[in-house]
Amino acid sequence: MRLVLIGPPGAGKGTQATLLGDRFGIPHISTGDLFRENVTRGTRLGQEARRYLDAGELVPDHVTGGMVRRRLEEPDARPGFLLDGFPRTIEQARALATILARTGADLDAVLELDAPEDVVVERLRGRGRSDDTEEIIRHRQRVYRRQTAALLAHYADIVVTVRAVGTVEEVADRALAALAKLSG
Ligand code: B4P
Repeated sequence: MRLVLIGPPGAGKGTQATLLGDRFGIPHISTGDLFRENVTRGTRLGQEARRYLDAGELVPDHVTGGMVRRRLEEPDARPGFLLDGFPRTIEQARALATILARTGADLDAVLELDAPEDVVVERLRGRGRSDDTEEIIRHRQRVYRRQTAALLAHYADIVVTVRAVGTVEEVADRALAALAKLSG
């Protein structure tokens, strides 16, 4: 199973990816988490990523693409993976296609978590990460609409949309049902 999770900040990508990764026995690869780990460890990549995270901007594609390629080359990702927060631009989608082409693998599905802005803003306000201030949250929503939403058309043939409103369990049930339908 090779899955990509797309949705606005706060739609619950990280939350659902953890559950789905466990369920399918595939690694959950979150670019947001990888950046934050690098920031905490003070690596060069972390130092470069930090100012983008703090501003709610996307980290440049060349930084992000290399990091994901290295992670996908690790042995645990060969049989399958769940990508959370990548790709976020058409350029990143092309980079992912190139990485997958090398192994002859294809994406099985792109799972879109769909939630209205007022719901996601409220969730993120309650979380309290350093990029969860009202101003940066609103900016991240704009960045999503401007740069990431276009991916839904790019992946139109394999997008499965799930309503991400309700409890974590309700959303997970919807996601599992949608993926089960897909695999027939
Ligand atoms: P991410 O780490 O991907 O964070 P996110 O989109 O804000 O959150 P997510 O949708 O995963 O929500 P979560 O499950 O945590 O990105 C952060 C930053 O990293 C970006 O702004 C960018 O700078 C950078 N970045 C990441 N990927 C990049 C890329 N590919 N290219 C360039 N830059 C990149 O849930 C949010 C909250 O809601 C949590 O508190 C959770 O407990 C709660 N919640 C979840 N589901 C809920 C539910 N059903 N009901 C109630 N609360 C719920």
